[in-house]
Amino acid sequence: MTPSAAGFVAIEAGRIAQVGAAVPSGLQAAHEIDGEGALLTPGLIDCHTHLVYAGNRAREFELRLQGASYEEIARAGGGIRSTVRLTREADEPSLEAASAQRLRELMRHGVTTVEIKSGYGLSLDAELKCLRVARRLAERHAVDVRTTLLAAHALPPEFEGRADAYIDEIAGRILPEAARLGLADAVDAFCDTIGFTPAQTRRVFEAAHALGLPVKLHAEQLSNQHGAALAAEFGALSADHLEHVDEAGVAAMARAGTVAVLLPGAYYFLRDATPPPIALLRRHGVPMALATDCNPGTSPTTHLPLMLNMACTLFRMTAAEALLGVTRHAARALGLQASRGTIEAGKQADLCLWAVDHPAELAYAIGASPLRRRFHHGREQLP
Ligand code: DI6
Ligand code: FE
Repeated sequence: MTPSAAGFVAIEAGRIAQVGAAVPSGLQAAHEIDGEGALLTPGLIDCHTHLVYAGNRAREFELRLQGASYEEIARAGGGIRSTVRLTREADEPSLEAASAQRLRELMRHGVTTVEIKSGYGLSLDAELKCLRVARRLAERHAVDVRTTLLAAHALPPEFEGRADAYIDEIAGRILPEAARLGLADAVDAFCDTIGFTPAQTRRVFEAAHALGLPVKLHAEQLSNQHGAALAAEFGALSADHLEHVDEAGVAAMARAGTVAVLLPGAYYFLRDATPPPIALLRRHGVPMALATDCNPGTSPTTHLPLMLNMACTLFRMTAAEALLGVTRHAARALGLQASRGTIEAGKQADLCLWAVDHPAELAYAIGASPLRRRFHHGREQLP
């Protein structure tokens, strides 16, 4: 990725009207902004977060430091379920306040579009509450939010031993209601040994498709359940995590145009030892996106630029691939490639200016925050 030395971007009514090397003589601008040599990129897109939750899991972190595994804690009723307890108890304003703080942190790191999943409610009321909070966050901040219903994140305690009945509840009640209220832009599931089986995931996907909603999947994070191939079969926007995906899964994703969303924060925090098969994804031409996976259990971070560094250091992605992962390919992972992710005429004027000389610096720095200016729909908006 070679940055152009100089250039201009003309913005009109929140959209990019023209892009070029030199400002054409006839162009009349009501307002001019000098980039002063800073690097201009598309606004960053965090295409996988679980931003809406209450509490934190620092205690569990300490247990893991003493040797307990993530799966053991989950099976003992901790893990996702402990966040579910707190999220159910939280009233809507306090849930919104806690989530807004994380959202503003993301924005301070250059994010202009964020995907937010439900998945810590796990009942009709609590899932709708989380999705309403996500929608309200969008109304109150200069950021675009895409919501994803992740009711199939974990088995709620009241359905213990009755996973299929919970899938009935999702397919028959939670999903249709979220769709009817316009609260879900997509549907996701956690297909793994501590999540749901491929057969249960398929039923969630069938219900989503019947309602015209696109799907995504937490696939192959802890084991290979062949979830990536299942996601591809349903034309999924993305399959996410993918540490344990095999070549058949990757090939199926390539055929379906499903984006691989890689989540180095979770890989790092769980001290995973199996990185996603980057070479295989490259060979099959599967677009790779990167996201924070912001969640209290496996990736408590809101630092999207740090994920670029981790993707390069831990997964051996190139700096250019990492930047594409939070712009062009992240847009595609949300089905937003027509309006976001690149600096092109016709796209939404979501842009960031960074105090760096070369794009590789964004991936090189560990935990820096070089964002200088941020534009959302053409308006300068620093949170
Ligand atoms: N995979 C993850 O990494 C998060 N959800 C999922 O399905 C973890 C969620 C949590 O531990 O709270
Ligand atoms: Fe996740």
